[in-house]
Amino acid sequence: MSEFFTTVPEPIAYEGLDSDNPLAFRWYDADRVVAGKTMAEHLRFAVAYWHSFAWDGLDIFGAGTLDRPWIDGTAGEAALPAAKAKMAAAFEFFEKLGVPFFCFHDVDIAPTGSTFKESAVLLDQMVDEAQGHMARTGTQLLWGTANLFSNPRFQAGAATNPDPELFAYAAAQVCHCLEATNRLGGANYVLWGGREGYETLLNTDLARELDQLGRFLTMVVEHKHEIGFTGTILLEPKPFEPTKHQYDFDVAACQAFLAKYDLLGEVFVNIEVNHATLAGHDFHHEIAAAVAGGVFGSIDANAGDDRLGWDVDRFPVSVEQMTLGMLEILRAGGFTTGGLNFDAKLRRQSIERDDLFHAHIGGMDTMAHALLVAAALLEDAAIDGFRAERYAGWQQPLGQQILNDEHTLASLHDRAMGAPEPGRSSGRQEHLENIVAKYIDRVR
Ligand code: XUL
Ligand code: CO
Repeated sequence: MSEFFTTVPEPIAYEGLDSDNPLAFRWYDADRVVAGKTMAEHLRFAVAYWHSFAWDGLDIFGAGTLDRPWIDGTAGEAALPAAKAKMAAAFEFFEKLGVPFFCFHDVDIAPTGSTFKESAVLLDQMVDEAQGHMARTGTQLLWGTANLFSNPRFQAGAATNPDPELFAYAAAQVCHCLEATNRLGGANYVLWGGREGYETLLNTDLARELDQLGRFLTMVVEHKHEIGFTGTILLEPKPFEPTKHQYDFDVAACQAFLAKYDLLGEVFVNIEVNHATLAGHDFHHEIAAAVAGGVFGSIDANAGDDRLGWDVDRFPVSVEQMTLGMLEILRAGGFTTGGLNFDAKLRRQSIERDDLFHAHIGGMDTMAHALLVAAALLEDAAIDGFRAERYAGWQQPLGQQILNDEHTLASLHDRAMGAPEPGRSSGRQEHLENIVAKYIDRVR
């Protein structure tokens, strides 16, 4: 089998903080035990097939720039050799990087045919190919997903399309891709809305489209049980891009949607950092909202840009941002089926193949550093001690009586008539921020 990453002959190793080797981990030490689990078990890293192997740097202003010899422009059967080369490159990369998982869209791994049936057969062939690579390398599938947004047929959405023929096509595509994911032992199956939203109410029946989406997701859940898929179904929130109004705006919107269509406990969320930013939220807010709503599932790790208000999908670089995210994840008990998928892409001038290694090494080190800081903060109760103290009143008689339904609005009114003015205490935000900064500096 020919090698694609010849400038990176050896697997990436952990060399520690003193290393000057740019092709080594400084923080990510897969077997190091942190808070009862290895780093690999905590972080459950995955590489996104689409950004790293199926994208050549094309943007809306110009053609591809990246050195990706395995990408060819053909379709159908004729494109199978290129799809196989792309897959060989991908698994060589997963193995050398040492990630346990990958994620894919159906169209990332398989060429598209001229009919639904032809596409389905091509996908099945590439799933066979993937099974071979997975068995050989031990790389597992974090999640699969169907691309219901690139093909022009989905110009008006998939599940929320005004034409039931498109709903039916999308349902068939998800059926096939869910079964492919099941065959590959996927830990999850993701649905990102793509074009599930709208541009103008002049041509859109919002209430009808929401009901369509509810029915679609219900069918996915029914089929999951039908075929015995034991992974988790995940919905990925995003506020806009591609449509102006996306129905799955943020975690809160998804949670309310799942409650309305009786899908809580069946469908969870895949939270993407840059999508949180676009929704006007902090990443860790979205995680906390998901945990509170019982829908936390998995993470698409990436970063936005401070000044660009679109989905730039950079690799994570901020230890502070990721620490605050990891803190919420650890508080919730960590991932179950979920993990950290690098839904991130290179900048368009990072044209060499080994730039993929530098990007992922930086992202993995950032997350590993953040994990260590979050675990240390929790172990020392450096933040949570203060937080518990702040809510201590809820353990006292008044708090307990309120929580146990022993008070009414009127009884609290009677009480206030004879009670002194409540006291106030400092929220100590700056002090707490300083503690986080100190742990980021000190942790080793
Ligand atoms: C789009 C996005 C997708 C999903 C999978 O912004 O994040 O890559 O993660 O379809
Ligand atoms: Co994503």
